[in-house]
Amino acid sequence: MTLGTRIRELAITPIAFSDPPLLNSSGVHEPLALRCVLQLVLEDGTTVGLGESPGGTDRLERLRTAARVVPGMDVFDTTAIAAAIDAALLPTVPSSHERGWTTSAVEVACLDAQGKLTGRSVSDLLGGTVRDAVPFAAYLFYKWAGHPALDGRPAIGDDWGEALDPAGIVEQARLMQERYGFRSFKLKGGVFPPDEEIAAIRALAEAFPGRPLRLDPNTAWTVETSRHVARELDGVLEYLEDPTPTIPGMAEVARSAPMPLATNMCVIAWEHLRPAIEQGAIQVLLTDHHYWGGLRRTRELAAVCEAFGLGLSMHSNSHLGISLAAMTHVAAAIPNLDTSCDTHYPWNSADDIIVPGALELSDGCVKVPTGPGLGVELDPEALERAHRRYVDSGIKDRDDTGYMQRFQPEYERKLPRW
Ligand code: GKR
Ligand code: MG
Repeated sequence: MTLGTRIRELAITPIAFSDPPLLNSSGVHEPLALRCVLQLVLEDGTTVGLGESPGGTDRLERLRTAARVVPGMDVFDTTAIAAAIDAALLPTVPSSHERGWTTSAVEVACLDAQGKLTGRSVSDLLGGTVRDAVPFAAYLFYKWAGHPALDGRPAIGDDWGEALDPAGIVEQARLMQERYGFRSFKLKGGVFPPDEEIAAIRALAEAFPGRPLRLDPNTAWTVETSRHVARELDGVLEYLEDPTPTIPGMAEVARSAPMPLATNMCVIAWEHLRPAIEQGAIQVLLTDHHYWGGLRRTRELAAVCEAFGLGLSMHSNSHLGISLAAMTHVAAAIPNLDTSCDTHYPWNSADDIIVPGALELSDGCVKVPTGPGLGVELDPEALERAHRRYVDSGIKDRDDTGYMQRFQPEYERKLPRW
């Protein structure tokens, strides 16, 4: 082992940051979203690799298990590191998908540290870039004007406004385009009866002629409803994302849908690929390095998609800049990335914990950072503030349904709903 490449410590910091009241098929986003920040310190005490993972009690606990396993290992030995973490989690976490969240976050931190040691960017370590800037789609959500006052907490407004009908969604898309230059749009559906969401997509098509559009109801529809929506939006959607649950369900819809079907829900682990491909359930896979085993495994997944003629796009969840940097590096290194990627970043970027400047969303793209590693630097004060918010809030897990029920007690999570 080369001197200086051994891992001394993996520090895990749970954080909370502001999130607007975005609606989805399970309820509504709470005022705070949760993530964990990883700092992988090498034995020189100064090289620190950064990672970012979704938060929540279980994920935090699993990251803490990983932190007990990795000290002493070589930061370049990412295969052995993933295997050691996987073995430590296996007795209590049977799902390979769930274990993948932990190994992925640690791999990103290792790659960042490797880049800092060698003076090369993460995309260089992945084989080099095929594009200098990565295109992202505007991620549109039905939303309330603000978080209503609750339990003595005052209402929390934002500068996006309300979007509860086609006109509101078109206005939000205009703001997204004006602020970030997005050239493609994804609407999070599964909130209103399908015909209202069809109307919103048609309104977007009229307002932004020729721009790629996608609709994702997160499995809120039956097979029959999905077929109806697919017929109605023939020629309007670039792809239809997760209209209905399960691989067989998606396969039934795919038999008659005129547009490609995409998923980040029914194919989320390696063992799902074979049945999905055999049954023709999907035409586009939305990859996500946070659960596919990290950035190198995401590149491998891209090769599988290439081999089987699947299109490739990228999923996102509420996140901050370390994740955006990782998404951008891997997307820049994948030749067969066919469409723009998803990102929640505009909804959360004001509370980022990295030093501003390295990542900018403009013309609908993020330029690939060129500094060593991920090319982003942690802002220790911002991290401390975000950690304080986590501690003070007492919130430990995301609960879109429970939060919705605070305002609409009769609300039920029901998938499919229509
Ligand atoms: O943040 O409400 C949300 C999204 O619905 C998210 O939870 C999904 O994971 O964005 C995601 C998706 O594409 O399914
Ligand atoms: Mg989705």
